[in-house]
Amino acid sequence: MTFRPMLTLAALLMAGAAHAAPGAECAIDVEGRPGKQFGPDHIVVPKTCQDFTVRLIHTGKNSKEKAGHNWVLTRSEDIDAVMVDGIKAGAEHEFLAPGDGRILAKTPMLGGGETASVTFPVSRLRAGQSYTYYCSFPAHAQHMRGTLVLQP
Ligand SMILES: [Cu+2]
Repeated sequence: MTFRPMLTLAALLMAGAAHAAPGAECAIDVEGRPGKQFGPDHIVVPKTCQDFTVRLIHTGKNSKEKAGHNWVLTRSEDIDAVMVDGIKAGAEHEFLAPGDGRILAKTPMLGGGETASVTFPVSRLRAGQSYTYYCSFPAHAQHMRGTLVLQP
């Protein structure tokens, strides 16, 4: 009866191998947490990925009108100007200027308990360039940020 445990071990090893496959590394869950924080607040995108997917999970309880979270990616040097223009654009545009070409990827604005994903081509990223993601909700935009780089 050592047969079954061995099969179980093989299944576990195979599951581990599947998790390490390129497809599995090309996506990440990011939590938008109470206290205006992203978790994680730093992402390294594997250069072997063709596309990369961020799934944002709003772990709070407030509505999106009260304390919404989104995930918006720009080059780090663009972030403050994108933020200012976004706040001018107002709530009806989820605090992002329509057609802003500096925005590399974004999810919709979420309320508590909601989830949304965005997938973007990794060819949009350059090695050695610093990227910042942020939440464009006005009271969050300055502090609720994280950084992202392409794996060197
Ligand atoms: Cu937010």
